[in-house]
Amino acid sequence: MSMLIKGGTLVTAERTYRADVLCENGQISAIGPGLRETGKAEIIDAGGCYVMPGGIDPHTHMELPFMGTVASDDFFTGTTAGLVGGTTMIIDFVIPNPQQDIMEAYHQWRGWAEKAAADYSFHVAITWWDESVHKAMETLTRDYGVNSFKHFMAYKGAIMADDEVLVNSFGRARELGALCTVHAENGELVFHLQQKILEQGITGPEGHPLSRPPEVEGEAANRAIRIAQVMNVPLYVVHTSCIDALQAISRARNEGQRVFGEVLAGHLLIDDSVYRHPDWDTAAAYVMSPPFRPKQHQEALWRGLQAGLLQTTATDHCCFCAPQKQMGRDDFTRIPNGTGGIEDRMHLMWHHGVNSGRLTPNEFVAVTSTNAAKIFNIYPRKGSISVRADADLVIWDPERDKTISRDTHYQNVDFNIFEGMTVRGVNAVTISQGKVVYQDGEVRSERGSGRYIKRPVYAPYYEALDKMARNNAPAAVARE
Ligand code: URQ
Ligand code: ZN
Ligand code: ZN
Repeated sequence: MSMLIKGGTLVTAERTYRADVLCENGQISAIGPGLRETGKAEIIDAGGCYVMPGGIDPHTHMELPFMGTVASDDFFTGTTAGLVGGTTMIIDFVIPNPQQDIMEAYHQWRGWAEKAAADYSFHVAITWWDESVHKAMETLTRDYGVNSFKHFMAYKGAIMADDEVLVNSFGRARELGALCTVHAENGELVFHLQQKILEQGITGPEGHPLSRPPEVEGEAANRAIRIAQVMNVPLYVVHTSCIDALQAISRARNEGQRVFGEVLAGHLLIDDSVYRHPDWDTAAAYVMSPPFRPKQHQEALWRGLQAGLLQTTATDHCCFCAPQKQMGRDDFTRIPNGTGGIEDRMHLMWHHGVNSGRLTPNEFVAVTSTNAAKIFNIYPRKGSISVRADADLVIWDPERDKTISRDTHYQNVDFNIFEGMTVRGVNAVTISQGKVVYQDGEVRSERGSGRYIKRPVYAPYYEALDKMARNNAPAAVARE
């Protein structure tokens, strides 16, 4: 099975140049001008288009059991929607219930993901602690290629990790050469504010953002960063949504601490006015955590992305249909938290990033694919256009327009948080493992064709962190 992509302009995180790309047996086998096909190769005409690495979404929750229901996109429908939108790999989450055996949960999620149509990997959430968790983390890194452990600092009474869990897990991750990631919201404060707001008689979706102000996220982000600093472990802050958390990340990075930041396409483009929509179902459809913020936070997040303070974009794709959201009809704390976006992220980041001038095409590739590949240690197999890399590519037509709508999207959800937004610049073709899986509206995804991708520990930045520790370099600038 070979494919020759001719006449395109390659855009990588590093540079832009004209070249052809030959793909054989699912990998890139040659890159250069005027390549000759071997006679039986499928020819893709990329004239007038860009050829870029397929998107990597480092934050999704396909068919997640959560808040008494299950997210509506499963691993097949969700990854198919991703392929339609130019995303060729996801990193999803194994989220054990407290006291649930970690390995049992891991194998449960692996079973669900066998239907995936695109390559996938898993962060594993540490939601509780005992000796068995300590041991499972080693098994996961050694035998299953897990190199990132997630910690929900929110969701008290469910999957919330308190400081004891954070310290134990961060310390174990350090021993294993793994990366720690956090959902940074102070779950105790959220719980307290939720009760207060309900006591005031506010039960609708407008109560959701009131219970999770930016200070709640800023405190948790800073606390996680400081714990990571003391434990000398790299940290990745997921869905950074506000100035408060961005400032905590910025301070740490300016002091030389190994902290990475992720931002969702939604938090870059949607503000908190959605929660005041007069239609309950519409306002509830936007309930996700951290909530969408007042306008000033969006611009700050874009500047953070431009400045390199935030390295990746994601979607936190975790869909719930209206009947599911209705579970919180009388109590906003019971509205399943989550929104979609895996099909729209790449288009939105190109239109609002590149067309607006905020990002160069190379920076677009970095924040939608390459940086995630580097942080999660699967570069250059993923996130690059290089010989022997997986042939996960998009043929990007910068002149093609699209209007985003639930009426036309492939996401298995009855709402689109980007409804009606128009974009210019979309993938005409998506190639996964060297095969065309989407072309000009025709979907050719194959159930079960996605592969589990192992991610080795000790990413290059980890060694740098170790050297700093050995040289006793201050993790923070010397204080006067
Ligand atoms: O918190 C998360 O990331 C998961 C449970 C999805 N839901 C959400 O509101 N972000
Ligand atoms: Zn989260
Ligand atoms: Zn999430």
